Amino acid sequence: MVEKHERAVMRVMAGETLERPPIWMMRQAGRYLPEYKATRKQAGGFLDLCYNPELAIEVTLQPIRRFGFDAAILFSDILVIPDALGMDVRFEEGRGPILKPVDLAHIDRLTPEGTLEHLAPVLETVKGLRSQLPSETTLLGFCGAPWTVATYMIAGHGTPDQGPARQFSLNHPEAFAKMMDVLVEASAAYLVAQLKAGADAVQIFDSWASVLDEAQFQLWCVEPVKAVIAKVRAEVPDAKIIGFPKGVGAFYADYAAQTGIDMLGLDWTIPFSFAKELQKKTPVQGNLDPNRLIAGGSALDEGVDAILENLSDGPLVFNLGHGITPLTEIAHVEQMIARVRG
Ligand code: 1CP
Repeated sequence: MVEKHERAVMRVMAGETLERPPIWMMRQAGRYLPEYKATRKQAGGFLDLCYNPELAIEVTLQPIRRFGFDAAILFSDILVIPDALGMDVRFEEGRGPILKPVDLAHIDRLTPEGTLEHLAPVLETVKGLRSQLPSETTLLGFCGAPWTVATYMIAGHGTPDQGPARQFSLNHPEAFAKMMDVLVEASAAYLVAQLKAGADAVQIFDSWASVLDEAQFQLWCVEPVKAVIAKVRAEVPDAKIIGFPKGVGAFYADYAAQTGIDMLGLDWTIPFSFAKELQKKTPVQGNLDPNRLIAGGSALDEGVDAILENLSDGPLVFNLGHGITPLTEIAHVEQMIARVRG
């Protein structure tokens, strides 16, 4: 029986350098797997799958059974928070998420009350997962960072540059701040509940932090994430937290220094020289370009080798620099894992 602190990903988060880095993949459950597609069909809608503990446990375990990853990530979505806040959230096949955008009157009414009651099935999934996973597998919970979740609440769908949320935050800073406060409260309560239900650690996904200028980055990425982490640690003092502010380049250093995260998720666009500097202070996770995984062959091998050569002398969890896409061949995932494990 492996105890929580002995699990490989947890050891790296505590600062250890392992002989071979542990490995998992962002979005490791999903449409590149035939078994996922079958379960998804059985569930009905995407949110029905997120709120069905039996099926959510099944899709979380699928990539662990198939590939033996060192961590399992709870199957859910960052947009269950707006759903819990009473927004109308739908997922349309081939179009992604669709929400009814918030307006000023709606923001006035927003409250974090009732979030955990709405998300009770997800917490049940976490509980069930810890008892069904191999004892050596780290169980990760997650949430979206307040800024990234807010971008979908304002625009109502994914956009290329989050123009609507950037405009809104500049035109209506007070209303936007109120909305961010609600997201901070709801997200912190949700992460605390996941940790208490059996998650070993949690990851905060800030997929859209890269569109903010320096002042807005501090205000809407660093401060809210720092507030979430402080609230989580007030309830769970030893909480282990991974921060992934995708694509933020030089801002990664400020983010790591200020937020209180235990491990930094890196995307593939930063130079290794900079990644190594960051790794001297904070364990890192990443950062293979998901397109190398699609390409396979030597493009994949070279990408894996570059990460191992540059970052495996320090605390490293091998991962992609963003989620795996549905186009990826399963054989390429196997090739990547074999190369990382040596
Ligand atoms: O039809 C389907 O099956 C929907 C595809 C899908 C899946 C498998 C969506 C819709 N979400 C998910 C699961 C999911 N989402 C997980 C599960 C665990 C795992 O990693 O295996 C996680 C961690 C997320 C997180 C998530 N959702 C993020 C942050 C990470 C990232 O990829 O940037 C974001 C931005 C979302 C929103 C979202 N949900 C789904 C889609 C297609 C999107 C992106 C929409 C867009 O910007 O256009």
